[in-house]
Amino acid sequence: MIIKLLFLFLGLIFTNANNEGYCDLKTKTCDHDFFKEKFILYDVNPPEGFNLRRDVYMRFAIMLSDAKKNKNEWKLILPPWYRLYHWRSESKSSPIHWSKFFDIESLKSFAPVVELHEVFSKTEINILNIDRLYVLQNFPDPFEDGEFKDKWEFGEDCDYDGEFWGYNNITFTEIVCVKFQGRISNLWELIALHPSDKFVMFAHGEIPLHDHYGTKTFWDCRKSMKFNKDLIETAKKFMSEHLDCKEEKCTSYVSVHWRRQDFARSRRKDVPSIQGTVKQLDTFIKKNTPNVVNVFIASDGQNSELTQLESQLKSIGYRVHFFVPSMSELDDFKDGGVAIIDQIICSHAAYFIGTFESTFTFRIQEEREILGFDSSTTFNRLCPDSGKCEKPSKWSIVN
Ligand SMILES: Nc1nc2c(ncn2[C@@H]2O[C@H](COP(=O)(O)OP(=O)(O)OP(=O)(O)O)[C@@H](O)[C@H]2O)c(=O)[nH]1
Ligand SMILES: [Mg+2]
Repeated sequence: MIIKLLFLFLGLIFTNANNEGYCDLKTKTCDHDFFKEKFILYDVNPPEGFNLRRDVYMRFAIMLSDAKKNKNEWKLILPPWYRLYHWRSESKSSPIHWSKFFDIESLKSFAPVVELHEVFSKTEINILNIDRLYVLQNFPDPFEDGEFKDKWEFGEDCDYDGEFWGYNNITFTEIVCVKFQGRISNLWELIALHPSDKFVMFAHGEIPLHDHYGTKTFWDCRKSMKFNKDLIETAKKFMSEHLDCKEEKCTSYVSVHWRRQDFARSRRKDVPSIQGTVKQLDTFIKKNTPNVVNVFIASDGQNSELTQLESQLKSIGYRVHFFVPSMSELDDFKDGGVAIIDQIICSHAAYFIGTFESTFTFRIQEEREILGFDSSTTFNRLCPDSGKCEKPSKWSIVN
């Protein structure tokens, strides 16, 4: 009798599973792990850049890694990279997998993550149906009663403003608007309301904040974000061929992140002119490392600005270097990969000078903390030509 019941129960699971599309009735095979697992997806405010998105990833990865310690079965689906505002050469491109930029095994060593295409391959006719799509919204007044408190409440009138990364085979059953502020782990309260949900998605994943910033767990997660090995190899080859360095911590060049575009237009109080940049770099190098003549410049600037900067630096005796990808490298690495190569080269320099409050600069500073550079070589910034020049905040590694 017990055995009969067990078969009946297994039969039910099997049929259910098939209804949800995780078993193949013809071959009578089920992916049992997949059947048990539950998945969280998130998306980020469309205009946000690559480097803030990397921090949003860390918030979710830490949330899931913490939960895994309590035998929680949820996995995090890595949201593909799709049509980022700054990635001009890829306007018509298809979604890019995380493996293009990161070492997935290393990410997996920290948190239970999975690429979206891995999940698709396990669902019936390649359709992914999200049980609940939570659209997170900011509270109109985050400091109600003069205090920033963790809170959430259901809202109304919201839409999903993303594109499911260009996939037309992602659907959802219900959309739920939620005003949210505070620590990301409070999202579990929402998830717990519907225990049978298997796929849950959060739009505006940038709204929840880190539970704890700068802790050992934060840095363990950050360290696990190793880059794809082809990008590392290309950066190292450039360092060896052009910058005379085969070490991890180079002494032969100084690097600069010269953020232009929207920064040069809308943050004039924080960024210098071309001439101002040349003057500051020269003063900095003469003071800190007078024997160095190689300057590596990472920038999103226009060619005309870069040529002017280059010729002015050359005229006072510096050798100026840019990583310029070949057509096939650009095609292979994409704008995102080329930006990472710039970041890797900046990370290994004897000294780094960044742009104030640029997340692209922050990620280089973190990388240098991981490499073990002295903080005086890392937390340097370009100042505006005139006016106040606040020191950059130092985020030191915790091992
Ligand atoms: N190749 C290259 N691309 C850059 C460089 N600086 C900026 N970019 C591009 O512009 C994007 C910058 O956007 P974010 O990643 O948001 O960083 P940010 O705009 O500096 O910082 P926010 O203040 O958070 O917006 C990068 O992702 C790159 O695509 C650079 O030095 N080299
Ligand atoms: Mg940005």
